[in-house]
Amino acid sequence: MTVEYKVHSNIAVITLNNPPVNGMNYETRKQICASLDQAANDDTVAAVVITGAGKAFSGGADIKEFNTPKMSQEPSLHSVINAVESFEKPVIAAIHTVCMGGGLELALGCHYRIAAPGAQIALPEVKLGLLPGAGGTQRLPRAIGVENALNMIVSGEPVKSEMLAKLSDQKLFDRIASSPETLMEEALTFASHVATIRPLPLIRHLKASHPNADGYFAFARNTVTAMSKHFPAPLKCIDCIEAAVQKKFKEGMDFEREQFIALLMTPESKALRHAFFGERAASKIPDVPESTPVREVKKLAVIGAGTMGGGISMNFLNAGIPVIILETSQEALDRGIATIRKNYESQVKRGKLSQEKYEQRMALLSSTLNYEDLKEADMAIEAVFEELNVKQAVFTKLDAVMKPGAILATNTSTLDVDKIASFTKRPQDVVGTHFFSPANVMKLLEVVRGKQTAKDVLATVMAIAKKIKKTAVVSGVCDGFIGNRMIEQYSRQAGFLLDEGCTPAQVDQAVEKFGFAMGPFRMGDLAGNDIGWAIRKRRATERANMRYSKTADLLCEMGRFGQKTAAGWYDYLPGKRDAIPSKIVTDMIEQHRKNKGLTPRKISDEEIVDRLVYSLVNEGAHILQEGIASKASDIDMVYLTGYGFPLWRGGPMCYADTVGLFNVIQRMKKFQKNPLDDASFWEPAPLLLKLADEGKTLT
Ligand code: T1G
Repeated sequence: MTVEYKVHSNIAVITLNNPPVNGMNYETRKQICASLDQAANDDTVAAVVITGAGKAFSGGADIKEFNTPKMSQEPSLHSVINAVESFEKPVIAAIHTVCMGGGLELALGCHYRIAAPGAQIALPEVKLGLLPGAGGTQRLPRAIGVENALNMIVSGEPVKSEMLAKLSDQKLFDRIASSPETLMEEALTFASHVATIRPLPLIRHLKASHPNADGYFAFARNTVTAMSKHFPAPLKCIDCIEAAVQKKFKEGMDFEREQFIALLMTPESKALRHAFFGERAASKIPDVPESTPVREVKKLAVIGAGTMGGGISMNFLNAGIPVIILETSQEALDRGIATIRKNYESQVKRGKLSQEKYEQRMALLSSTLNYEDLKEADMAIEAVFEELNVKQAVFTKLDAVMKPGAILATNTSTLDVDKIASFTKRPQDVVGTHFFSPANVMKLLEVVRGKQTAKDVLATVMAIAKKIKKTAVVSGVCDGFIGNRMIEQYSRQAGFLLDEGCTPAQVDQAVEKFGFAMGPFRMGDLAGNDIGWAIRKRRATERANMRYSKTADLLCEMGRFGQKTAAGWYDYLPGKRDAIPSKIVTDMIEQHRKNKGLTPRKISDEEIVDRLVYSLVNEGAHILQEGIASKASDIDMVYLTGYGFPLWRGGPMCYADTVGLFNVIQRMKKFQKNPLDDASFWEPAPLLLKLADEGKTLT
């Protein structure tokens, strides 16, 4: 049972109880209607109160049912709301907390609404690439006014119940209870008070109007157009709200329904819903139960006060966790702390952080040159130079001083976490926490699970990631973990495209038009081309048979490391970041082609995008197959939150499913025929072939 029915003297109380958020799935919808029938047929019942149990009144329709027959299986959400609205006895919604999407639409169909203060009220469908599809765009403007409704629906952001109740001539809330604890009692009293009042007030009978509708909606469309470049939903929300003003209620409802169904089928909405669930699924580790006890982390030690160490420290200071930062020299310490201070000061200047919070955070930061001072810390994160012998020195010392049960984490981006764990006597307490630069900004955190990493260490790190507002994705130990292992193949393809006739700008522009925040060459100039160069040199032996374009090495041999040397794949004016195509680079590439006897050809943007994106897909499929990533959505979350992959395409694996795995493989087979490409590169991963053969998908 996901709905409880109980009569309190002459008031029937229907309680939604479908954990975790009272999503209105088919079973719940059916039971709400059954409870209404029960109340209708009970003459002792004078009124009905609908409320929710647990952490929500209702989080809305059950998104998991979308694009399945269950979603519109009768009683649909529309039918439930119509049944409430046409009920012959007063129905009162008693809202104690989260009331969103279809949950709010259900409440809007009730005759009265009473909410506890602090309840989060929202129509967040736009964040899923949808719009409120059960009357929200028609009733909310009637309840709180066109402009207030449009702001809520187009932003999808929650508003506190007491704020909405303060709106002039609002008809959304008839009462705000004195507290969540007294809400039910007050709702029962209110229900008795209105039990005999007729006619029953219906929001649909109110008028949605605006003194300058045409002008306002034109303004709204202009405002929204910029933010919704790749997302059709925001403009459709405006169309529906305008329909609430221009059309009769029923026609407005029909219009809303059409627009909702159209959005439901868009790849953008599928991508956003994929990301919604992917974000939540990433925190679940198949063989680590959610009930796994976590270790308490009340104090963090950070080893290394460089760019990464400073950024990592800020994440924890922001979450109110004290940090002690260790360096090898006072000068390095001072420099690192000064950088943290400067970052906070610029946030204060931009009004993003209050002076008080800045001071609170800095007060949580201490520093030392002495490992002995770390012994009270519950966790240490090492962020020192990316050389194994340096890591070995650090972890040997940490192992000697850190208290038993302390977690020892490494921020390495390429080294073997198992090897690092072997430098300690407590490999079970060692884990990788790979932050992405700038560490205090980028949401992605790759949690690298060593062979011996204890389950409670993983559970602890995942819980901490949530606390410091990171999207944590668990990766197994391999070269480059998930993100960098895939980006290496992507970068190889980018180099082959230069050999075959592209310029860096053409490749970058093609993928940026596809939606990447930054193409591979601009990204290299930003991160530093010398990083990849060092990795390639370190791997020269083990990767002797892996073909690369020489251009990246030639570039670095010219000292063109990117923005930090004001010259990389592009030229840069001093102190500026604008990438200017460079004749020196073009000449180098042309000379390189001549030396290799390569005749450049015209390459289409489509080929550029397919070769770069499918290189990610293919390597991602290998990663999935090897168990380095446990689910395709984890790989997508890595690329959506750490590599600027366009959100409206859902990530490389989601995008491959949208294109169709059969079609992806056909393209890869075509690339295999390119004599200048690396045929083995385009050998489809067995998992891709298997899924395509079975007509299945990656996500
Ligand atoms: N449907 C299905 N599952 C949902 C869900 C939903 N609407 N909302 C949350 N969940 C799951 C979520 O996947 C997670 O699952 C668990 O609940 C806890 O979520 C017709 C079409 C409500 C503010 O967009 O914003 O109504 O990982 O970790 O931090 O117009 O969930 O435990 O297996 O986020 O306390 C519109 C989406 C739907 C609200 C609670 N509603 N949800 O936050 O928990 S479309 C939304 C949220 C609709 C109608 C339209 C948040 C929350 P698992 P959580 P939380």
